[in-house]
Amino acid sequence: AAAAADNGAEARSPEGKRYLSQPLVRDIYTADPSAHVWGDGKLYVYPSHDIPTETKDDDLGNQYAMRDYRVLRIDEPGGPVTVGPVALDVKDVPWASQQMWAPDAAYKDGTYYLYFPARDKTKDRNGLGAFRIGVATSKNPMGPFKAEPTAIPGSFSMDPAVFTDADGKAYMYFGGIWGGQLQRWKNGKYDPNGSDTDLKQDDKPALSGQIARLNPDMKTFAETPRDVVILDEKGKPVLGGDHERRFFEASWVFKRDGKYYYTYSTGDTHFLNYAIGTSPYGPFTYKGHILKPVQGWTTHHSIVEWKGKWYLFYADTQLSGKNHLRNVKMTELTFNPDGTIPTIDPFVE
Ligand code: FUB
Repeated sequence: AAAAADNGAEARSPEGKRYLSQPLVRDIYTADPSAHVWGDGKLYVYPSHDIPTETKDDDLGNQYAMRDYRVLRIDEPGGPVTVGPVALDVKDVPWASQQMWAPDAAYKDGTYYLYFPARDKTKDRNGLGAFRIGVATSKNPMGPFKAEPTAIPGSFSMDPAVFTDADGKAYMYFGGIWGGQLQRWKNGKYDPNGSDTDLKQDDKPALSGQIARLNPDMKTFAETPRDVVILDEKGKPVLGGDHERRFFEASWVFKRDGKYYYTYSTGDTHFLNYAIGTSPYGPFTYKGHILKPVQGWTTHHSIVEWKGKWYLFYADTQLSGKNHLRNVKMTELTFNPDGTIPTIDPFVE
């Protein structure tokens, strides 16, 4: 269970700051919240389910040792949060070995699709599998979900996020560097001996998140994944050394007023950023920070409109003070008249 010592709204960060918002759930640790409003008008959050481990923090993220998923449901803004039972366990995923990282979900024609990354059963020089992305289905948004026997063919790396456009076409955005292994796929094939961090080419265009349109079955890619390019204000790709702007992980896409917003985490500089484009494929022009660094190393989010307001779902380590034991939070997100987003500070005072 989460730390009992937490004192709610009076809680302060180690720096003595008050938190902008409070954990949605205190009974279990959760992170990487992917929020969706389905046809019943309720809001469902598909988070990672963090668990305690003795593993020390490292650049590969071995401390994020998650083994299953639980779905959260909120019936009304500000209302109580229902924590669902185990929705999918790694032991029921034939191809996966460990590390059920950040998931997402989609809905089509009466079926809910849970997309999730996990390491496969191969072993690299660190003795660890390659990340792949799987899919599991259910007739119930809370699960339980049944996994397909294999990972999605052609999938790699982690952090899937599925965006369905108004024309019904669905796209998966995915990928992440460092422990997410995107740097090991730079030639289109997995290099198990590739870098554990990035390409180490700071003056070259940064590694890009990936996009692939899904087939109507929602279980397979309709195309070879392509780069999601982020351009700077001069129209040049953001460079690998530009750690406050370059893509690290945690893609999330939404559409507002006909514009596509590509949002992502900068990892080691701990920002959530956004870039705007006119097509789901991009390119996307960098616009700014959505969220300043939270307490804890990772920052991974989602953005959704619910009953006329927009919300940012994110996570920090308020309850535990430990990077791998996170708690999801929710706060309102606003837009300026020109569509830009005022930066949110996760602390007040
Ligand atoms: O939660 C495990 C990993 O840490 C996620 O997949 C990343 O986005 C980061 O939050």
